[in-house]
Amino acid sequence: MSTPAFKKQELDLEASPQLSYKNKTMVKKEMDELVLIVDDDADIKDTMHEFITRSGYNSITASSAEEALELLKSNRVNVAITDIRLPGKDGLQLTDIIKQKHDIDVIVMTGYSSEYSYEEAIKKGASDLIFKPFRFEELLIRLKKVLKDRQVIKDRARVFNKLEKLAITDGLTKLYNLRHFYNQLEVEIGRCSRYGHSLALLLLDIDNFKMYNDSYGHLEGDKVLVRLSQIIKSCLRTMDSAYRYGGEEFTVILPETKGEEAKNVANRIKTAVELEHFLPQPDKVVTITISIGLTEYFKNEQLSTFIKRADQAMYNSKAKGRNRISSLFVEPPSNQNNRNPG
Ligand code: GH3
Ligand code: MG
Ligand code: MG
Repeated sequence: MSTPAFKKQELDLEASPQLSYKNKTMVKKEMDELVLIVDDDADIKDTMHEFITRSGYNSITASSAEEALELLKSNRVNVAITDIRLPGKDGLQLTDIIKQKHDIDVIVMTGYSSEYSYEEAIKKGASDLIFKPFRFEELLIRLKKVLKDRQVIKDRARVFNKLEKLAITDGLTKLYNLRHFYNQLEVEIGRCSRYGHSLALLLLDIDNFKMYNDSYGHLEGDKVLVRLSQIIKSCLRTMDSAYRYGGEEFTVILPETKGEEAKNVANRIKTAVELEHFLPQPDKVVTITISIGLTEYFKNEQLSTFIKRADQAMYNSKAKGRNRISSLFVEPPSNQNNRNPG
């Protein structure tokens, strides 16, 4: 407030090479970044605004924490630079709120070096603390460092997310892979046990796929796997998930779903597959069919028992002539010997 933010004689906007408008490349490159300056001293605020804008960043200003928070509602700010001493909420309180609600880095400025410690500011989540009076070049260096660190963190997160996604995705079909299937099924079984929800599982296998490969080649077979995966996905509700279980086998986890409802989903998939036309050779239209096994989770049973039953149901479909849906449920304990093949 009353302490000078900087030695005004140190500020020579035209003299500094970074500030020159002649350096158009830099101005263009930095323009995506938006900096919010918060200071109740109009002189300081306006001079900083001019400096930061001339340095190639977009900048907006506020005279109080309250005004700053209002601006944050409608502006995608990357970095906030705030004085600590402000009327109303102070800069540390503002930092605290910003860090809780937004993905924004904060640099705090103070002229009261004995009153506020670096540690205090960092504890509130500030990325840096700068003591007044400072040279604008120093502020610019710190601002650039904060933005660079921010970029590094974002790049790392992006790579991490990509790797994480790759680790659970089947390369050919882009469905989730087997590893993710087991993890998700375990999660769903856990939810099922905790909340008493029902849980259904489908196992799907392409009929006579070896013959398709033998007749038209492996590459044409791959196209069928890709298209079939898209068809399966298109038949699911948002909470359902599809997986490539093995070569030409797929699974679908249907959370909070009872047998009858699962049958509807299975029917939708079966019909959509039957209606699809493949063109493995010019003028050669081929349709394919799938056999589906359906089952429901039985309280407290092992994950492997659950999967085996879906597998058994699918084999029942094969044994009965393929291109069909078979259900296999566990009867309640009183009738446990009496399984009910669908
Ligand atoms: P069924 O109706 O009994 O399931 O007969 P099927 O021929 O589909 O079953 P089988 O287990 O005899 O053969 C599976 C075939 O699936 C053989 C294999 O070439 C094919 N297959 C498995 N993975 C892939 C793949 O990634 N790409 C292609 N193109 N074919 C695959
Ligand atoms: Mg198979
Ligand atoms: Mg097959």
